Amino acid sequence: MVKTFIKNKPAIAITMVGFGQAGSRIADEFAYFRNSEGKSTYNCLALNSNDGDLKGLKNIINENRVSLNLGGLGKNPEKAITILEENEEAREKLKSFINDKVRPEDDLVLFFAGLGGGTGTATIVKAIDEFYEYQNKPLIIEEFNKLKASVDPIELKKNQQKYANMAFAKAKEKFKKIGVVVTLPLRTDGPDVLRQVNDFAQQIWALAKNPTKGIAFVTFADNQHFYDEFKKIPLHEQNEIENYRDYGNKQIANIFHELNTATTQGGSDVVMDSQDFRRAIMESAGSLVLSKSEMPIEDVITGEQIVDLFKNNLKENSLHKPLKLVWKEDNKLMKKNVHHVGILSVIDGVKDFKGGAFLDDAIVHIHDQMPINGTVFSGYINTRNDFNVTSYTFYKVDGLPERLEKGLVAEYREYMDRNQDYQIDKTEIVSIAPKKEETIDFDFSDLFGDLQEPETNENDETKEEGPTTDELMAALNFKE
Ligand SMILES: Nc1nc2c(ncn2[C@@H]2O[C@H](COP(=O)(O)OP(=O)(O)OP(=O)(O)O)[C@@H](O)[C@H]2O)c(=O)[nH]1
Ligand SMILES: [Mg+2]
Repeated sequence: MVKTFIKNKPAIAITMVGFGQAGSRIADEFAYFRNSEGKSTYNCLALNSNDGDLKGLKNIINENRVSLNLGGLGKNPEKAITILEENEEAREKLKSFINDKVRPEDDLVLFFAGLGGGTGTATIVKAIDEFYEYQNKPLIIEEFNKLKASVDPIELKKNQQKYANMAFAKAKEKFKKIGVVVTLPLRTDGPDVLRQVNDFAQQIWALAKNPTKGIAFVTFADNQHFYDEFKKIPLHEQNEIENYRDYGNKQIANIFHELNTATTQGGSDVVMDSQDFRRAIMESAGSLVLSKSEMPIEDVITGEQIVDLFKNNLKENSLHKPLKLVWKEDNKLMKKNVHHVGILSVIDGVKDFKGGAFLDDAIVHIHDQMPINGTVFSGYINTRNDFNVTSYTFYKVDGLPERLEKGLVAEYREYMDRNQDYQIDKTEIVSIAPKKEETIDFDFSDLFGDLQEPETNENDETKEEGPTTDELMAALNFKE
């Protein structure tokens, strides 16, 4: 009756960290999963601003629940950031939460929050910075220091850029990666919340594109999408799920966990193994898009029907509305860069549909529809799957869900204009769609308080030693 593969060892060992109410409740869904020995599959943590909200969690163990003792932060992220910055004790607590409780042997750390809340939005952004300071920056410095010990100081100084980039490239191999999953609020949360969320979403997107932060992916899961989808489910099929929020939390946890465990199952000749899955998830950066379509195995007669499930996955995504991948603008064909793509079917029973020939057709279809730069990983497994065939599609793309591309406030305005018979003064509402071409701020100087300007005068004979670590850090330029 069940999906048995979800008790497999996961392909990627993960610490799940929830910030604020929404984030904690998503992490709590992951804490529900157990392996075949009954042990938690993941290391799950929850951080909130007060004890009360942590009490409602069901699965995260008490020692992994941390309260900042600040009361609520009033659904106002900007204010919450200020409160956090001014409160030394809360800052220290956040720091030690991130530094001490993330399991060192894990390959990935997933951060969750509901954008729009004070606590979750403010602490997730701070935590990304903290994580860099504690986990990844020391690795870069270590590599710089190794170079300084082995390369002639004059040569180092002459080619700072080159050596800075070399050190970074080496350190990057060892980075602990972060995945960020945040939810976007409902339209009806109103323009002020939407404006703040848009700003913070932009900040998170900029962090995700900064290679030093080690962010493997961001998923902007969308509560509006969850709300719309949940409304469509007939009452008798809603089971124990009470509202769109719980529905969304389960969607996020289930799809991620199912993929992470299906890929260690093995069995068929055409397998996407755990290494493939790890590459698809961990390499490069951008938005991670996840889709899942399912139908009863007894209704599936031909492989063509499984291909249709994959086709459906491109039309509908599980955690938000679809992204625009190709479009026309001023008579030019435009596209988003899609990196690796994964397609996987889990087939209940022993039907193997001509050795997985349906996968070849699905791959052709995917290449037709998507501008892919990376590799398409594909596979299927036969295992108990609740009497269903489930097809999963996932990919990373340098693009955002349409709600964010357009800008949440603009969307809100359009929605109101369409639905109500009055006009809003458009000039007062700021358009805050993320810029199409983001230039990344590579200047490291603000990360190092005692940074000196890198030496540029080639003829300066007075300085005999090579560049300092800080100078090398400042020379990093990823455009090279
Ligand atoms: N998907 C999902 N969204 C939620 C959940 N709980 C709250 N939200 C939404 O997430 C956003 C942030 O709300 P909270 O997580 O309650 O806020 P917070 O981070 O605790 O911050 P405070 O304002 O300090 O309470 C809002 O848009 C909520 O509607 C949840 O369990 N799942
Ligand atoms: Mg709260």
